[in-house]
Amino acid sequence: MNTKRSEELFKKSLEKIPGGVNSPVRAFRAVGRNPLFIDHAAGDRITDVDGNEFIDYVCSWGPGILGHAHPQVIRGVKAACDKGLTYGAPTENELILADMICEAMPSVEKVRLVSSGTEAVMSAIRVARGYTGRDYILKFKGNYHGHSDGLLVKAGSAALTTAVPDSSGVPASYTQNTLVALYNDKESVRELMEKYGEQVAAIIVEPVAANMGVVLPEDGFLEYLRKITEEYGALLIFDEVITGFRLGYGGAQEYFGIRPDMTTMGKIVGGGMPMAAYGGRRDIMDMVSPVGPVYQAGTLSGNPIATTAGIETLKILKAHPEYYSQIEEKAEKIAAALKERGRRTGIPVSVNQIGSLLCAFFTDRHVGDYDSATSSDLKAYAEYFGHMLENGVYVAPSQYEAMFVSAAHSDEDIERTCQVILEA
Ligand code: KE4
Repeated sequence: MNTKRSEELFKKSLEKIPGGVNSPVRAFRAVGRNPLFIDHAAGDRITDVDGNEFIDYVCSWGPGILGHAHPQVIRGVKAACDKGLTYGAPTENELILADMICEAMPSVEKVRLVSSGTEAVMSAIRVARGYTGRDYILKFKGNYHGHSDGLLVKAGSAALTTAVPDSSGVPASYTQNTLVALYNDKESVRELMEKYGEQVAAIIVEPVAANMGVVLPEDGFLEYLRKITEEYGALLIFDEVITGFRLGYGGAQEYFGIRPDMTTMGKIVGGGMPMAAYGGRRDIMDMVSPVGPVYQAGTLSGNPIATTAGIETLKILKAHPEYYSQIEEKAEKIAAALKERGRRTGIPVSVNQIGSLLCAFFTDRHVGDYDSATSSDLKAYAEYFGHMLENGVYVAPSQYEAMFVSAAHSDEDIERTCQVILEA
């Protein structure tokens, strides 16, 4: 595969941008290769600067549920640009999108738009602390909620890959109020809540973990979190930055039938533009400035272009509920091919899949928590990644991410993907 132009650009980028990338996971370090620089994308295809075209299962880490450059979204964004890019004043678009989010997720009675998932989670946690007057937050090892200081403790996603569980530059005092439990381990939650429960502002969880690879909540786990937070007067925050509008139009909270107190969203809600959101019960959200005493602000929050992309994306998803069963079926086909490959070669492959999210682990263990996820053979994953890439399929350049299937993935491309897997 000719990667001459990518290599040139990467070499130069290394001089001006840390690691040559604006987000660590893009550096391909976990798979021992240099990253490809992308020139354009449309539908389920992505094309690099050397003209190599791939079937894309990264989908920009989640936003691309409709595929790249959906005509209706692009038309809307282009028209919005002609009206100016940002006003720093309220617009009708923000109300339209707020209405759509609250209608999709009834637990969200009021919502604030921000510019990234990190900002959404950071803000939600501040509001939870302001509302409860408590300082502790409980999170789960291997769950990733963005890079705000207090949460970079045993973070998942790239932090997990770079084997630096605690980021340097974060004073110990910033993380002393962060408790870390084990995903799918009720006992670890109970122990911490018995000790700190009265001081815990919130438990924050990825209702489906997708930053240590994809790990599904065991039956009763989310219900347990809902119950124990109520027992101790703590809030339950669902971090739906990935699962929101992904597992269904109502996200994981609709899929599992759990009503959290607060929800964070990102990725799909912005339709591929820099936008995220946090929201929840009215009495909690009325803590936010200028109504309440918890400060949160943003120059480009609710930006007219980003809200247009989000609105058009949600309109299409709402109008096409059938997309969700279609992308689930496509993901199931890929999962089946991965398992079949394992059977034929005797190479241990453990596959987790839910809706259009899936992930292959190279381990013979069932992957149901952080320890089993990190028992995966990372060298085998890197080889799998290389084989897929060389054969025109672009999967996540890290074991600790997810594969995303979009409504634009054609049956032919799904078939092609399965063939490449079976030939691996
Ligand atoms: P951003 O700040 O990257 O928009 O969102 C942070 C975030 C919050 N919560 C969850 C559950 C997330 O998955 C993320 C970000 N996800 C990663 C991919 N696993 C973003 C990719 C990257 O870091 O480049």
